[in-house]
Amino acid sequence: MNFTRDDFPKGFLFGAATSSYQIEGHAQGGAGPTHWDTFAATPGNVVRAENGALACDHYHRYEGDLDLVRDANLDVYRFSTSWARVLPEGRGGPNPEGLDFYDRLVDAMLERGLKPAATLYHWELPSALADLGGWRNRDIAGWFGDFTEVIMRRIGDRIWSAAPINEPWCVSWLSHFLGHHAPGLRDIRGTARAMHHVLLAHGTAIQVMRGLGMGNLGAVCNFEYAQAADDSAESRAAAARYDAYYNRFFLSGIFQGRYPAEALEGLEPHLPSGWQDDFATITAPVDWCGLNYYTRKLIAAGDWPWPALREVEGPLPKTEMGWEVYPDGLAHFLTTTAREFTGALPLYVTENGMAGADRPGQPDQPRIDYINAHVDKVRQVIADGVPVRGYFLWSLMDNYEWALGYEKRFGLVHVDFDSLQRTPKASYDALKLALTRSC
Ligand code: IFM
Repeated sequence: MNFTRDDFPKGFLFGAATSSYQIEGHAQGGAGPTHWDTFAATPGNVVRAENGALACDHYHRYEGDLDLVRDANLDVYRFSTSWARVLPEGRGGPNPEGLDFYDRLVDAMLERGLKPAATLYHWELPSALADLGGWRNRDIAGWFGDFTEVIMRRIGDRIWSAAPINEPWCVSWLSHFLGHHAPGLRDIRGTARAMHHVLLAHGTAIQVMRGLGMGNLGAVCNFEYAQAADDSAESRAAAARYDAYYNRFFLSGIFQGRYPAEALEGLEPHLPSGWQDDFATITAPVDWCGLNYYTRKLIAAGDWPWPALREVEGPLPKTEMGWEVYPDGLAHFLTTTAREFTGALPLYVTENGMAGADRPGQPDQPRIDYINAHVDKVRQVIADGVPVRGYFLWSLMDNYEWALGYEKRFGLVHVDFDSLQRTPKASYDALKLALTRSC
């Protein structure tokens, strides 16, 4: 790597992130069915119809996995709790094995000197709640609040930080408008409602955790730099619409108590009645904001209903996901988030990384270059006064990349999905060296 810890302010934190369904092995330990299990079982949704039933078997191998986090000299482990593992029916009686698992997991982090950064929901909605309309049903805010209370009563006393929902855009737009993720809907009304309810659930969970006496609570959103594909007024307006419903909708809701006008143009007719009244909950104060960033998109106008836009292939080098490598976008979002939304609140890069065609023994230089380029932007914006306090890699190890199954490898650690053997990649070794503590 071209950086060391010493290039960052004292106390700056480096971490690695994962999520429950992507690594744990959902078939184990009494977890209930989720909408990802059935989405994956529906032909055409997921590459080779792969699911998270076994994944990395982290459920049994978490001790070794946390050794890897510690041995990379990382400070923070960002993980998520599976709603259906804790409450197999989404509501009602908890699964004692599930609660015990997260209890052991958090203790295992602390034993290794790692800070546990919890995300309550990273996408595997219990099927029983999906049956009731899932994120389209306003009641989900209350169900989510109850889940928050159950899991955090058990582990909240040892958590370093907590965020309710990973990437609200993915939970709503990607899953209800584009249909790429569970529940695979393509419906503007369902999308608008999911976008609003996900924020209502966020605020509700923040209030529940405050009530439990927890601190260091935040929100984690994902961002894609939206660039007009050409100089036309139409393309510029299309890129502004993309930016509004992707990048600004959720930040505006949480930090300003309103939604951007360009997003309301298409969404307002479909929002639930009385939606403005929910901002009192949605704006529940948070202590930090997390940004997940990977790429940019070139956007042009499209001749069809709102948002009337299309993506255009860009010229920059791409990762295995087909995503352009565009580190300037990370600097842009860190800077504008602080300037327009969060002020002096600490910011964290809660996810950044790339999928490569990597195999053990093969060069891992593209990932090293990707990390270097993005960390460099973090360093630059800190020098400009943006209060970035940490940088977390996606991901600790290769895992279930949702609709793309096990094909796309984001890990610092290679996983052989037959033997489940873990093998650190060159990027892992380089990071470990870069993060060596001087004393
Ligand atoms: O794997 C995902 C993760 O679940 C959420 N953020 C983006 C990652 C890469 O696509």
